[in-house]
Amino acid sequence: MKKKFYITTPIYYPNDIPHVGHAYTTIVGDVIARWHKLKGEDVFYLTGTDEHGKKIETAAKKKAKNPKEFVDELIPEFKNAWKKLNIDYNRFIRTTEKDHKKVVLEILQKVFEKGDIYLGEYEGLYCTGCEAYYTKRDLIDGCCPIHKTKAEKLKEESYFFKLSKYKNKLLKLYMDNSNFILPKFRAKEIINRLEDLQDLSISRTSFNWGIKLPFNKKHISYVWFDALLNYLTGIGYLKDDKKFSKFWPADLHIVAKDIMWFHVVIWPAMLMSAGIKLPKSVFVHGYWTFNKEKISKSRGKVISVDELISITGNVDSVRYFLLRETPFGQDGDFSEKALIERHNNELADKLGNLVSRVAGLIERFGVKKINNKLLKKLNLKKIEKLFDNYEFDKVLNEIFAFIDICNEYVQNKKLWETGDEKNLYELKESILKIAELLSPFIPESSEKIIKQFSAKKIKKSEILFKKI
Ligand code: ME8
Repeated sequence: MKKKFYITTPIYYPNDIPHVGHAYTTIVGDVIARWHKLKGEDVFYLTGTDEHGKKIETAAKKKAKNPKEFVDELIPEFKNAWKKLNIDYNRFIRTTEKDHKKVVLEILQKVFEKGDIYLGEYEGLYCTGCEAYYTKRDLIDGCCPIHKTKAEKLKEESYFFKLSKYKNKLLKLYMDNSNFILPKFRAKEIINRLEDLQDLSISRTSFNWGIKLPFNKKHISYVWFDALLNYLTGIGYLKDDKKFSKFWPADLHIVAKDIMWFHVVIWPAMLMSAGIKLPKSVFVHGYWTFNKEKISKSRGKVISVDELISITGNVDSVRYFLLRETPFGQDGDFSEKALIERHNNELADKLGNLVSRVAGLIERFGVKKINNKLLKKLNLKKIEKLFDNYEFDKVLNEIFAFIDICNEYVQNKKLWETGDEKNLYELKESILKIAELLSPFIPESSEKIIKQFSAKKIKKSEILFKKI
């Protein structure tokens, strides 16, 4: 039987169009999904949108629309953006879908019956941008550390999830399974914060847009309790047992550091309470800035996916840049200049140049099969290991070091003079391997290269990466 791999992105709030931060997570997910497909695994890649809650309700009100109408208009923006970026997902889940509502109701009821939900009163400082309460300590001058807006004082009757009950089980989870939180350095911060773990308010009465609690219809489910369950709905929980039992537990949830807490504390505790197996890993990546400024609608600069692609006019440059520029897990800075530099110096001058030179030479001289000594210089084992460790920048470095070796081979052997068909055969096979390894990162260009170099008559073709 084929090995399976279930990978997810966060489901984004459709309160505005997606930007480079959302694009980044979704591209990384796609790269990992494609890598596992390349290894012959049965992959399920889930992405989507988080459509309930006060944040969406407020955004809709501002546009004088009802929330469903408002999100319906934004969903095509997400789907088109992912299409343009060549994201090959298996499902785009929306939390307003019927099958998801059913899952949320069932889990709420289950956790309630288990005695893990009780009625209480909540008074706290709430940030609508985060859809989360803050303690005074977390706020900076009374403002949310992420959105910099004043936190509102809210007091409401609320149901609570007995999160604190799971403290020791969570600690044990991190101890027993050192891959649960990746990169590993992130775990320490969580363990510290677990010290004074409080129960979690999971219902609201102050607004309407959301799923009503099955045991008290006056209360709306907290948007995070609803949203996290998308990972179950996405692969057919309560709907398609065969699919669900095949793909669950998730192999990898990818999130950024802003929502780590929800995924490594609240989410596993919810699953423990519901008696459902836990995901294997949550990978927490860093945050991108744009020209060193925070990416934010209200404060800094936001760059859309269309703008992103238009800088070089090439989707693959964007995908390549985002994975090459910063180690996965660290913060990164996006700038047009840095993107153009990598596009010109690496994709055009190294990869593009190799492909076009060798194709031209083969067109002139042809190839003759021999034992490939050149290809042996590619360290496949190392690349696989780096890939499985999520060190994508190093994977690309390794592949590009081999591209350099191939370019030098053409140069040193003076192939334009010798026309050595055996050397050209070595190069042809090497280029095919390079294209295969690069295909998760730059699928469109890789496909072109593979098509060109597996043809019966190899010919020079149009330039892959036009220099800017
Ligand atoms: O948090 N750098 O949705 P969201 C890197 N609906 N990644 C970024 C980024 C940046 N500057 N900005 C956003 C939510 N992201 C919830 C999730 S999941 C059950 C519910 C990416 O629209 C990154 O993946 O605010 C981050 O975690 C996510 O978008 C937050 O998206």
